[in-house]
Amino acid sequence: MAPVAPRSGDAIFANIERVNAELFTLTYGAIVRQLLTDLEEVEEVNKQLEQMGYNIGIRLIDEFLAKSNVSRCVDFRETADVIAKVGFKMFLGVTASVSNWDAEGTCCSIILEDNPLVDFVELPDTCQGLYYCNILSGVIRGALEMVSMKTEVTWIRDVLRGDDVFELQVKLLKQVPEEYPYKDD
Ligand code: MYR
Repeated sequence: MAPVAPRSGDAIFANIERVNAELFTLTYGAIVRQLLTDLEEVEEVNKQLEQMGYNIGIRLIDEFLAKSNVSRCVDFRETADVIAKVGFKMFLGVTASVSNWDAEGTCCSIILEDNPLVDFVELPDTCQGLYYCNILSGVIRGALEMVSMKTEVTWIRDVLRGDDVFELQVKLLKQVPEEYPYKDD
């Protein structure tokens, strides 16, 4: 019998990471499939996924701020860059790019070329209209709300609908000034 070569720690961890990523992708797929069965209407599934993402986002921001050491952004442009370069890397393992800024600097697109959520996914014709990754728009909306930014997050392009990339439009609706907790006397 051929001797089994011991694998290095790095190779084992790389393998565990790959398996975790696959498990995550498959679990998300199972959730979407279950929602489609339970809710029947694709529009309802879109809403539910967004709401689930929002509920995750309002909690995930604490972990993000604690782990990333990111300090307050000077403007929305910086916030968008932080989401694309640091946030996506931390939680999805991929980086995104930011483009299509409007003149006011309050609306932009986050472009995602790699998206581990859609590995192994092909949508049947019955799912036309489904925003399969809608959880991501909810995560961004929820996380930003916790740092005083009301946003609207909308899918513009989606590879599962035949586009070349994923494009999320993030529009800043309102920036609520944070109140200083102490009064100056
Ligand atoms: C600040 O000005 O307070 C910093 C704001 C940083 C917001 C970053 C939000 C991270 C959202 C992560 C999204 C990950 C999607 C997979």
